[in-house]
Amino acid sequence: MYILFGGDFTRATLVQWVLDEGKIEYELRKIDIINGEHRSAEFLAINPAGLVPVLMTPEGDALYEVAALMLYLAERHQLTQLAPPSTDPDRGHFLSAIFHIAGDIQSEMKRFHFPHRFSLRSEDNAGIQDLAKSLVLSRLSVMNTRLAQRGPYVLGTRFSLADFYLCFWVAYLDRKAVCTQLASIAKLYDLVRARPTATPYLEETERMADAYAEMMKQNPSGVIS
Ligand SMILES: N[C@@H](CCC(=O)N[C@@H](CS)C(=O)NCC(=O)O)C(=O)O
Repeated sequence: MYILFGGDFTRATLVQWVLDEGKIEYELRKIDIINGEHRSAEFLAINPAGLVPVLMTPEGDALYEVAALMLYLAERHQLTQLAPPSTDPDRGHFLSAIFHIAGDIQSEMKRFHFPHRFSLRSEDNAGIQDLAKSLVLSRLSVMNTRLAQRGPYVLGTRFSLADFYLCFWVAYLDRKAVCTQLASIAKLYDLVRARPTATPYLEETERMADAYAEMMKQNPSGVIS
């Protein structure tokens, strides 16, 4: 059986959703990143980088990097409704979207959530967070144009895990701002959020995003060091 190391305030939600979509059996082991459990000796023995999620395969391999985990599960379990296989004509657009979200959107969200790690001066934190937000918004705006021309999903009329992946980060950035400014992303968000398997996950992500934003206000020098 798979073991997923994840928990509140983490992108492990994305992997959990794929596991549930595929009706794949797994055990969830919660890692409390707010209280630093990801830096415990026990967890560092599983992932020396001290980051979640980690997926332990039935063979005992510890895998990491959320985009890789989603693709790995979709391919291993032939979830072609979530990820077009290598011979599918949509495969190229699908990979472009996944790598773009992982490399250019998700990485910028690190600056949004942990601005204190990018400057030695705490007075810079708010500016770093604002800059990260505007960079993500500008990248989403490009996607918004593409969705307006060839939507409503990332792959046109076909849903894929790229849509859920994108919506997860929209929820964490500032879903109200994104949906007010970017009509086609708003439409995508509503479509994905209405999917029965996605609804509980996106609702929970919205609660987590709001709670984390509140924690950031209470701890301007950083929620997690
Ligand atoms: N590139 C990794 C990054 C993983 C990552 O940053 N995970 C966050 C939780 S969503 C984490 O473990 N944060 C703890 C920290 O940065 O101290 C991935 O996409 O899986």
